[in-house]
Amino acid sequence: MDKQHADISKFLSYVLRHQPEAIGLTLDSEGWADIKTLIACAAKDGKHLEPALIQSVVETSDKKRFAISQDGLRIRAVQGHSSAQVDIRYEEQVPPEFLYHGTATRFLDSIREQGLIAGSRQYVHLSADEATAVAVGQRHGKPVVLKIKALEMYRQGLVFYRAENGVWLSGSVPVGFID
Ligand code: HQG
Repeated sequence: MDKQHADISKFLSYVLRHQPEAIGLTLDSEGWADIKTLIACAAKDGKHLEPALIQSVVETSDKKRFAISQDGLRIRAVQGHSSAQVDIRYEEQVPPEFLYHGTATRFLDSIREQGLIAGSRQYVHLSADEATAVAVGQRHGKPVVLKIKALEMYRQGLVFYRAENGVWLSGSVPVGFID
């Protein structure tokens, strides 16, 4: 991804996950924004976007962060939201036996006490494989990967979802399920 694409991807993450109101944008409860409206709101904010550029950012996103609706008119972030405007009705999924959470060593004491909490996001994010979890943890410092007894959690009644891009979501992970 070149710098222009990376900048737009960051901007889209900001307005489609966290602060749509910062540019006067409204998202529906499934997280969708009208692309023309998004372009107009961004323009007022001094950010030049074009449909083809947005399309290309969506297609080249390493983590497949965004989706465009079938009719091509709307865009949303597929996970990672903190905005209260959004409450995506993900379908419940049976998780594999283990999922992984990448974090930084400096958070471990707190995690051992409280379990994993969603913090400012709506869900705790879990990865299907350890390599992805390392990359997620690296964003915060010296990475460490926690192995989560996901199927056991599920059997005890905790709910799992999987976003379109393969990221697993759970409301929290109590300490007892961290291997
Ligand atoms: C930590 C990226 C202290 C948690 C990635 C994490 C992911 C605790 C941090 C997505 C804690 C939150 C999400 C506790 C959890 N005490 N720290 N009890 N419980 N934490 O960024 O999972 O590039 O909100 O371990 O690929 O790092 O944005 O979550 O370190 O999928 O598309 O609190 O973001 O995707 O940090 O990453 P974040 P995350 P994008």
